[in-house]
Amino acid sequence: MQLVIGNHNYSSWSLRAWLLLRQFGLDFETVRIALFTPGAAEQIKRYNPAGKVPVLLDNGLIIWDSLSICEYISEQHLDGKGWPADPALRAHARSSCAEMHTGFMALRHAMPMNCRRTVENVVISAEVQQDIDRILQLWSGALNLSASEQFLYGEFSIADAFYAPVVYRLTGYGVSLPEQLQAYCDRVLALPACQEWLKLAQQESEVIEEEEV
Ligand SMILES: N[C@@H](CCC(=O)N[C@@H](CS)C(=O)NCC(=O)O)C(=O)O
Repeated sequence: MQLVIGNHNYSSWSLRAWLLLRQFGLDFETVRIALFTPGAAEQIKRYNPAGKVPVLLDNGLIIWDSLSICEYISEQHLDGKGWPADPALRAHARSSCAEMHTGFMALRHAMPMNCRRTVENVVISAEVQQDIDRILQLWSGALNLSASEQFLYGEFSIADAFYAPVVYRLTGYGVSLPEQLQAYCDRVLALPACQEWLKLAQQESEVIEEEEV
């Protein structure tokens, strides 16, 4: 399998798919395209006519969009283990991912993922605070529903991969969190796969400070 991704530092959508593959120990090769550099758009279009990363190449198939990739990986390579086994938890997890996939625009815009940077004294607008509050409510709901002291739905799942970029955002922008949720973020950040992603982000030299990715 090949996973085409953007910059480790900035590409939140890429992180989702990469983290799922890495956390489950699947064998794959990464093709990194430095976003917003000359020729990047053309390079991406060689893999995906929609011009976006991530893209998964497997068995002659091209799968684009982080949610489709995670679903495909779970179905074809994890025997469904990308999602919680319990149907109620699975439905909750799918809803959480769909909400992340389509929402939280204020947070995304104001706090773009930048893994290697920490920002102090961030002024949080009412709209961003609303997104943060909803995410914290969703995380607490998942952890309480699954009685988990580990990941959102117990074992690591696609939902954790989907919210990992938010973990980097809340941490990097110094958002203070209730103890239970800070502990969740710490567990995600401590994953060897997340440590590896951060190291790769720190090794990158491209700087696209103003871009929202
Ligand atoms: N819905 C898509 C969104 C992917 C997306 O927006 N990717 C950004 C990078 S994180 C991208 O490829 N940007 C390059 C561009 O727009 O030229 C997904 O989930 O994969």
